Amino acid sequence: MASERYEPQQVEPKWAAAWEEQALYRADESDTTRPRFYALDMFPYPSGDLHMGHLEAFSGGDVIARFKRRQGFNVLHPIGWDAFGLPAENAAIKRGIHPKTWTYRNIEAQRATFRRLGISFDWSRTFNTCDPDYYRWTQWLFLRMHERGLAYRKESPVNWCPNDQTVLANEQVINGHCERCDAVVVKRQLAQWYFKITDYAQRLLDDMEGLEGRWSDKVLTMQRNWIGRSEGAYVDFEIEGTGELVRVFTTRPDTLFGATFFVLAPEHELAERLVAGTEREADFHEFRERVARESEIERLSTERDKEGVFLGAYAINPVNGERIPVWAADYVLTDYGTGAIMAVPAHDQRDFEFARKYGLPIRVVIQPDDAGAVPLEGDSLTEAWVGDGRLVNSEAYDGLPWEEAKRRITSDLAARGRGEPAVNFRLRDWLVSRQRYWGCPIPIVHCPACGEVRVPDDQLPVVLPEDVTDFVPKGRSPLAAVESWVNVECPSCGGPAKRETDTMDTFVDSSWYFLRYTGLDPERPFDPERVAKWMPVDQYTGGIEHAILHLLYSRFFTKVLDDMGMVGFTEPFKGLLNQGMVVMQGAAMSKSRGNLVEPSRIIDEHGADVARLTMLFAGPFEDDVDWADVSPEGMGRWIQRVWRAVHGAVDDQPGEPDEELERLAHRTTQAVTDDLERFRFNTAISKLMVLSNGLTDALRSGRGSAGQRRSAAERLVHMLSPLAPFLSEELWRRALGQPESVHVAAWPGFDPELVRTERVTCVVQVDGKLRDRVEVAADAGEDQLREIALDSPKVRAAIGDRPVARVVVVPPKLVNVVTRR
Ligand code: ANZ
Ligand code: ZN
Repeated sequence: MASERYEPQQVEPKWAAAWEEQALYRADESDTTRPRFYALDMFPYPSGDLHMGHLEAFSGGDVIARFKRRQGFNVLHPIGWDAFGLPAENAAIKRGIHPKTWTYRNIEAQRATFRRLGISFDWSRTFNTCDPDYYRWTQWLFLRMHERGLAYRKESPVNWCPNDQTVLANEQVINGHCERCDAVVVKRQLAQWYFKITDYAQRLLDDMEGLEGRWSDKVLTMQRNWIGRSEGAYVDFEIEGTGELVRVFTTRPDTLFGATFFVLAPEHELAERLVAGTEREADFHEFRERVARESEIERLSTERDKEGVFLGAYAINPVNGERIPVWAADYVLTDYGTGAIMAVPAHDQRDFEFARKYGLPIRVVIQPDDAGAVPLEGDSLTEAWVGDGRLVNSEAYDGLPWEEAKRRITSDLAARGRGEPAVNFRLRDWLVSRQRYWGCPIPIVHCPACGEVRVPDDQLPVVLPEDVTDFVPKGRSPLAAVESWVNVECPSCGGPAKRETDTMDTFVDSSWYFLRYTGLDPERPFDPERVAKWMPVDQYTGGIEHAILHLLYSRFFTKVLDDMGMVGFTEPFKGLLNQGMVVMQGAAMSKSRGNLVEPSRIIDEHGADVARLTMLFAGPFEDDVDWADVSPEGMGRWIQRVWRAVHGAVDDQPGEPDEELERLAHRTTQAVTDDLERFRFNTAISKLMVLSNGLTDALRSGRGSAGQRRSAAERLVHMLSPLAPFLSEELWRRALGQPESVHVAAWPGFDPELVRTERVTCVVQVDGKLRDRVEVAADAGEDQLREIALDSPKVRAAIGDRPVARVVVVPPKLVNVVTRR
């Protein structure tokens, strides 16, 4: 006997267990007939139980996986944990739990919640990046990078977080602050490990073309800006009286005649040499130290006052032999371009401000084209002219349009051996070493005799020692204190040597995990044949916060692996979908704010299906969700109505045949299929609400034959299944009496005859006067009709240039445009 109500707490655990027992969602490796589809969700970091962001992301990702399965694809939908990282250590320090214990405990909590949520994962291939079976291969990949010269160690000034006591990648410094703890980041001179991602800068840029349309423009733009390609020229200036040439990078070789001074980054080695032994030396050192404490953002900011010191030397401009003073200034960075610039104050705002402050000359060399305007003059300029124009004060080049002058000046310099065309990238090499415990050990041994020695493959993994108790950061890795682990025999000469004690940035772990899901190969990081079958990922779902780093690093790894012949493609993720954030009354959810809502509690109260539906119904998937605006209660009432409607439809009550019910069911099928194809989960749900209301009305008023009612109910359950897998399974099996799971049934099609919408004539008036007649769909909405009417050339002609005051729409037959006279 059917119960009166849907009881999630009884129904959901039952089906979760049944699906798992049948391994219903396991990808089928042996099947060669069905097309494959790899639906990937960004794997979670186990900082506790799942949070609302996870509920949103995984609910969406699961709809995609379930929908594709139903459409006949052999779907791979895996899950694992991104399980190394700082918070585990911080928890260890705060609560005295070992990072490993804390991490695995949280993984278990999240796993349990995933199961309750009914996410259709293939659990047979799960792993955690902190499992030795996984990080062994992270180390193996590091060694391959090292062999190819793509992993290297170098001493340089790095971003240092004084609070976390660790280095940060440029990417982890936000406006001069640590991404994690917000402390002001300082520079420190340290030997660190890097991946040579800059070798791939151009390819990372070029290959984005293939992602156009399947990744959002926003993410593509963020990636492009991060890579930051600039085209220009290198120009060599001679330091007067020394014969020494110093190279600058400029994007504006056309402005060379406007260079009135020359600037070195304070860290430039030439700066030190120029002042050595002169009366300026002390001042310069004092200045350099001050600058070292400023962040890159501060140094580059156009809002901030720039500072510099004259170095007492002159540079010779290669185009006209003019001598210009050499300065050191904070706004020139050491690690961009060549760390030296020619300053053109008339056409570069930072140079302009600097020149004004220190009384340096300003010479206009680009005159804007617009005739009649007063020509620009250096003395009266109020800001740099950065627009286009023609050259002036530039000898033989006068009168040339700037773009052409760029080319001509560059090639003339090149002909004289004083310059060449150049491309620069903002992208820096990826700093991968961290002075922390809970990470993947870098598989290198330092030997006094042999130097840097790779740990041989057959000695992997270099296992993270567990007998560490002190995780408090002291500026070096806690591993350095574990003498029994640090002291080893050199793999090359057998002499006493020491292990590298830094661990890898966790972004290394997540740069290849999607390959490992194709099969937990015991002998290799992944099986190239299996990778060839599943990869690239068809649809990747995750947070916009990973728009730059994680995606860029994964793309880089994929290209390196392609170069190594281990994969046969250059981009890992064909499609990318980013969910918005979940907030509470406009603010981020957090324990300290006391506005934390937890998925487990929503499931306790309303069941998993309601939790999923509420999240997906909250708005477009890519927009932010304010949990204060949603109503799990309302959603709970709707699924009870669905429950009654489906039961009612199979209750042998007599009814009159009704084609409208049939049309509605088919039209909804068409529209929901289209919505799911485009990840418009919220509108799919609202269309299912219309269908369930239509069915309820039909039952109430005795419309619809038994066949029509049953078919409408079946369609409703079918289409609900990717969104509300438990409710739909229960209805499918119990109410509709089907023998097999709805989750393996074929997705319903529709009859094109039944979805064809009727056309009617709509009359369009302007100020009450008939101006046009247009054919429209009988079910066209107000917005659509308004748009059609305003698009009509006849209507536009009648409106003329009078403003439209309002548009009165009476769907579907009449639109009246009222103008203001
Ligand atoms: C002369 C010039 C004249 C410049 C002009 C610009 C406008 P992007 O576009 O970001 O690549 N520059 C070069 N190296 C620098 C460094 N290490 N620190 C600070 N600034 C540096 O910027 C390239 C431009 O930024 C270069 O072109 C250089 O100034 C400056 F009307 O050279 B330009
Ligand atoms: Zn050795």
